[in-house]
Amino acid sequence: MRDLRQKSIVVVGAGRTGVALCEYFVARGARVVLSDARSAERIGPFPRLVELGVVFDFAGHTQSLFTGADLIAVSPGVPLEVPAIAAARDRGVAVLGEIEIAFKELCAPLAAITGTNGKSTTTTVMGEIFNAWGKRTFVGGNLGTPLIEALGGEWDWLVAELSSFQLEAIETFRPRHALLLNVSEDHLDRYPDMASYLGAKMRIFENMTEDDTAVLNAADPLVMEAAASIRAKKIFFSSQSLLAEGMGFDGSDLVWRHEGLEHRFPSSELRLKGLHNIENVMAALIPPLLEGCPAETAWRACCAFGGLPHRMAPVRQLGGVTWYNDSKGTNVGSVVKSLAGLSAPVSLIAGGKDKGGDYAPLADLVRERVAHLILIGQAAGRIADELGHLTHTVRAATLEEAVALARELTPAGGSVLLSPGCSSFDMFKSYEERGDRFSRAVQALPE
Ligand code: UMA
Ligand code: ADP
Repeated sequence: MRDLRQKSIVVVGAGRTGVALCEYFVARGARVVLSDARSAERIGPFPRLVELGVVFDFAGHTQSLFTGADLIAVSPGVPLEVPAIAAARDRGVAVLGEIEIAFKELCAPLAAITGTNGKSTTTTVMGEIFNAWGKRTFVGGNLGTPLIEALGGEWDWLVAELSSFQLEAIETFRPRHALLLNVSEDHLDRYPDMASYLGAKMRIFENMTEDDTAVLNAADPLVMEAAASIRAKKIFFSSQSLLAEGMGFDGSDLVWRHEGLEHRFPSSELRLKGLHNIENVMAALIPPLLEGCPAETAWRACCAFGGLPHRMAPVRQLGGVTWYNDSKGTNVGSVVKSLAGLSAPVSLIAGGKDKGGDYAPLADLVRERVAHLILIGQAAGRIADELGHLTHTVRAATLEEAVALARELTPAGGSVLLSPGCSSFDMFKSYEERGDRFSRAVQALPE
């Protein structure tokens, strides 16, 4: 355990990561301030942190506290451009993210997963594989449990989902395996352009060497363009073709070819549906297989997994209409995959907090499959401007009103899909709350 006695540390962001960071630093003897832009009334009390002697700096970030600190530890949701953080950095104060702080003390090998879509599913499937192999496996990161909470546990493997936000503030972070699943537009409300967003994601590879492996999607042009700069040994997967070396797909079997051996996994045995989930399973299999996990054990774990909630989850069959909750469809790329798995006529409920991306990649699918586009939230106007001319489009003031409209409009044989293509924070606390509210409203509809 590192000795941080007499060190003065500012933890920024009083969410789940910030609380875990405070506990970590207090346990190592540091003096800790927890700073948050929101007021104490809005964040709620922290009795445990009061007990630990943490000092609070709420309703803003007090610059003098930051510039006078030894270290600023940032939560992922806090941009590094916040003036107090920038001022501290200009004065030479170290600014590190939670995953970097955790990494310095991790005692087990790490497989880290990033990409625009499929991270949580891939992370969870890989965790299931390592566990099925008998390895004590921490599964967390952006998925929900901050990586720093792995410290103190007895682990054989760590499997962590990483967002671009988390990767912005690393220094020495170096996973044994790093996966880049795909790249499409997202988070353009935080990044000035796609190059900065991709640049943050690519940092996952920056400290890796030929002793580590980069698992890359050979069918994704942006991933392949970026791959040239990676020093780690590259292993590819593709859902579009067979590969001489790596994990390919022939339309029916996932085919793993490595060092002269071939192993086939029949996709019909998976409970997860859709080509995008085949990609997730392919990527999740590679690190455990490289580490020596028996193929049968790995595949049984993949086949047993039924999917995470809020991802294309069937909610109800009502009057010949199937209702799906895809609240985790928080960017345009994920809505494309979800719509692609349904046939017309679809009533699509979309909208939420706009992230500054382009809705045009949805145009063909909306024209072909979406009979009714029901828009909610802040982004409703922008989506209507870009896609409204392609199909019948209406607006709803609340999610419940959107559900009622979908009930009225959708004929038997059709489906209703909540796949917002936006984050939830304009109307809800999280995508989970949005998905739960949707499911409750659907369950409450009369027969
Ligand atoms: N805050 C400030 N100043 C600012 C901005 C924010 O003080 O300038 C404060 C907010 O007022 C709030 C706190 O920061 O009180 C929240 O910090 P946070 O957003 O980092 O929240 P955590 O609860 O610590 O959750 C974070 C991740 N959140 C984000 O990246 C936005 C969680 O991912 C992650 O599960 C968790 O750490 C554990 O690792 C969520 C997410 O939406 C699911 N991720 C994005 C995504 O998946 O698209 C990247
Ligand atoms: P993330 O953690 O990256 O948000 P999830 O596994 O939670 O990814 O999936 C979120 C949504 O993204 C799913 O509902 C689906 O619509 C879409 N999705 C999942 N996997 C992929 C993939 N490999 N490629 C593109 N879209 C995907």
